[in-house]
Amino acid sequence: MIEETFVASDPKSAYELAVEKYGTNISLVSAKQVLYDGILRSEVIVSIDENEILLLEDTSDETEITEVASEEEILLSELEEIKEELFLMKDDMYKELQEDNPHIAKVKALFIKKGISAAWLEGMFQSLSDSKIVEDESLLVAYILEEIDDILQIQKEDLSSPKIMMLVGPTGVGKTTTIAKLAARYAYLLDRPYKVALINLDTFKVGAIEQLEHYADIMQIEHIAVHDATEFRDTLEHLKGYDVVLVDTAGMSPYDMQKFIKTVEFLTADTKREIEVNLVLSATVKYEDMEDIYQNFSFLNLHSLIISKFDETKHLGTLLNFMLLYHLPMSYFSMGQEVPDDLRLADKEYLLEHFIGDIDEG
Ligand SMILES: Nc1nc2c(ncn2[C@@H]2O[C@H](COP(=O)(O)OP(=O)(O)OP(=O)(O)O)[C@@H](O)[C@H]2O)c(=O)[nH]1
Ligand SMILES: [Mg+2]
Repeated sequence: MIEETFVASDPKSAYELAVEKYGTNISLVSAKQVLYDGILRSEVIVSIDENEILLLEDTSDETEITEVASEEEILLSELEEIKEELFLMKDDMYKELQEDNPHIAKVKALFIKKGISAAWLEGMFQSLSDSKIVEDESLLVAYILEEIDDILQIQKEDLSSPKIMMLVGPTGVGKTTTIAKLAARYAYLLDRPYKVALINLDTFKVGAIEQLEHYADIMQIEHIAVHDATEFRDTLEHLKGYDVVLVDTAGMSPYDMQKFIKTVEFLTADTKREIEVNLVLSATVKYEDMEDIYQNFSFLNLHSLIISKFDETKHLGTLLNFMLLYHLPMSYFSMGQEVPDDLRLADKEYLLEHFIGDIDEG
């Protein structure tokens, strides 16, 4: 085995560079963030079988490609910085124009206070410069809410064909509880009973196996704890006849690369069936943390977002702001600890109603 390092702006791109060079027959050794010329970059080390390398044509040329790709990336990020500076200059111009209008200034301040980013709002107001809307605060509020509504995306529940749903996310966000709620919903609460099985990949945490087992026993649902990628592939094969296989994972800090590597190994173990990866995000999380979580978890090719702990906050602006930026579709809302009751399909109206309530409180 030989090891090689790939560097890019995020772990996913660095891993993709490795796949581009050696194909998917590689193993992830480590992934971390490092400073290159003052810029924070993601460094991924992969190991490759020497025999695989012999099979690849003219590897020396490809080494160059990796290096060029890394340089290109640095150039691209410099270009991004220049673009950002230009954007900020343009922004300043509009800012002055907008600050002249007291209605815009007031509505902007209100939305910023509730967690919506100034840059996004300014973009929205720019397209309104010649419109009558800017003379009326309630019209302005309605306009912004409509724009938010347009951007939010919903992932519809679809059980028309068998599927595997994996829930990933930071520690303690409610993955296991949500798996139990989903299992109950699919097995007992819909138009017809679906055949559901649970797989637990969380063999790290003390009591994790028992926690899921407890729910599975109550619901009389098949439950299997799995320890490695081969066992995972075999278990999925064994569960072929099930309508829904729900996969629980260990909670990971977005910086815990060893657990990421383990999850990637599980995700790449089953080559035959698609695995929907759902990120569970708490509605109470801070924006900066949300950004880090998304940047790191997007490495796992996210299918949709489940928002948990809806009941623990009245302030949804930070969450909305995250959606405006990342456009990830939402599938379910978890709004309490009760299994199976405290779960509902993601709903834009519900989200916006709560947000408006928060705005009305000023
Ligand atoms: N208020 C509230 N509590 C919740 C919600 N979902 C889960 N919880 C609680 O949050 C705690 C953690 O829930 P778990 O389901 O174990 O979280 P997890 O993500 O599986 O945790 P790890 O496996 O340790 O990463 C428990 O006390 C749950 O009852 C929710 O929507 N609202
Ligand atoms: Mg758990």
